[in-house]
Amino acid sequence: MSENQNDNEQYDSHDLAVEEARPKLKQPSLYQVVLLNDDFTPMEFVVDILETIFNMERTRATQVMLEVHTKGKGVCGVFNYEIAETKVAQVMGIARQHQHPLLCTMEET
Ligand code: TYC
Repeated sequence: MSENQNDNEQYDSHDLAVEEARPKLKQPSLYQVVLLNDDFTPMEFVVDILETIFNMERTRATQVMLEVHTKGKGVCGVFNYEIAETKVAQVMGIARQHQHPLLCTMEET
């Protein structure tokens, strides 16, 4: 290896690949987990879901349940895709176990 081989390499590069590619990073999308109203699921069951799956205090859980009951739907929380998907699956699973027709979906914000 000659003494100035590194210098030669720099000059011999012909300007190819002189800049490193910037990593393509973007903010992860966020998703609202939404509870839908129906005529059959007991109010108490919905409040329990909001407490256990969405970690709400009882007063907040009751407010959200009543909002769903009166307006047709309501937001339980905002999460990244994986967490939102898990929460939806948990709600639907528990509702199914109890044979309630409760529906829960996710919407990209
Ligand atoms: N509408 C239901 C009732 O009167 C209560 C209810 C609230 C159901 C919220 C679903 O997501 C819901 N028993």
